[in-house]
Amino acid sequence: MDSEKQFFERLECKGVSRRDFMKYCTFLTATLGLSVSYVPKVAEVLAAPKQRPPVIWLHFGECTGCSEAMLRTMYPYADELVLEILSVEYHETIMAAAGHQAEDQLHAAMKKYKGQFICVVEGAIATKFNGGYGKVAGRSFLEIAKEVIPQAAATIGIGSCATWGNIPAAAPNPGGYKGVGEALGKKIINIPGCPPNPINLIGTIVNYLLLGKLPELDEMGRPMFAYGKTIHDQCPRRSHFENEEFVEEFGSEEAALSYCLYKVGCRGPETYNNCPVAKFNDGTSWPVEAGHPCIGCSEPGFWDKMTPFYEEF
Ligand code: FSX
Ligand code: SF4
Ligand code: F3S
Repeated sequence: MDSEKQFFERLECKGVSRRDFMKYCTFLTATLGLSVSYVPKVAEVLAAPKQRPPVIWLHFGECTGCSEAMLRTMYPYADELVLEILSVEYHETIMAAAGHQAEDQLHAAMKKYKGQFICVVEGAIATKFNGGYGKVAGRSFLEIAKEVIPQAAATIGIGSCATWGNIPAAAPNPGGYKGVGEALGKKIINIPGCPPNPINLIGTIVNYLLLGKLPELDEMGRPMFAYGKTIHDQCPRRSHFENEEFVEEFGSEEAALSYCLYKVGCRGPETYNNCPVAKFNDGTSWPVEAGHPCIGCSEPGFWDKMTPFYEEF
């Protein structure tokens, strides 16, 4: 109870009311596909978690946009998420330690939480030339992944690079970059998107804390609550698609009327993600709402398959 009280006091210091927080919990509960009766339980998981799962967060071949998106999530504030809901033991972007000290921290955490930690992986893994195209601290991504991942209770690949290889794996891919699951020949939980929506990682973790299990996954390892439908099937411009009302040029009258973006390259019909409902930056907007076609950033082979952008498929 005390920790819950302190949690709300800290939120209030940041200008977030209890009402705003409950609104977020309601949204998160709906995103997870749970009934409203779960809202108080979701609030409890965030405000006063009973257990804090240890997390080792690895960075491989990527741009760190996934961590950036995560750090810009409004609720729970990044520091709340990182320090209170999860026990983040290793994360190169946000940890204070560097060099040997950081390496020691990784190994100490692996030893202490063997078989219990969640491994979150951001970025793809170079597989050719003994993994020579990508290294941290003199060791290849492949070597690090082979050491850490088998010791984790569960592995979550965050972002299209970790899930499918994405930009690091784009043709001609001289380093033989692959997604984490493919590089290791292992099934992992995949949260794709370039970057992915932080709510989909938070939802996966809340599901785990709340129900004691990971959410239902599709055959590609993606949580169904987030990747069960196409962008096109949830798009507010869909009626314009059906009525054949298309934007043919950016800046046109049709664009101002929010017509369908299919003819300027929208890949919404081929892309599975929940952007139209989850939105980004604290629910402010998402690509199509901002007048930009979906470029299919969460689909396997996105960079090679979805280009050239801005052209009808
Ligand atoms: Fe990849 Fe994440 Fe795209 Fe970037 O780290 S999914 S390039 S947004 O940041 O991995
Ligand atoms: Fe489908 Fe894209 Fe048109 Fe929306 S804008 S209806 S996702 S093609
Ligand atoms: Fe990516 Fe399309 Fe969503 S480009 S962010 S999946 S709208």
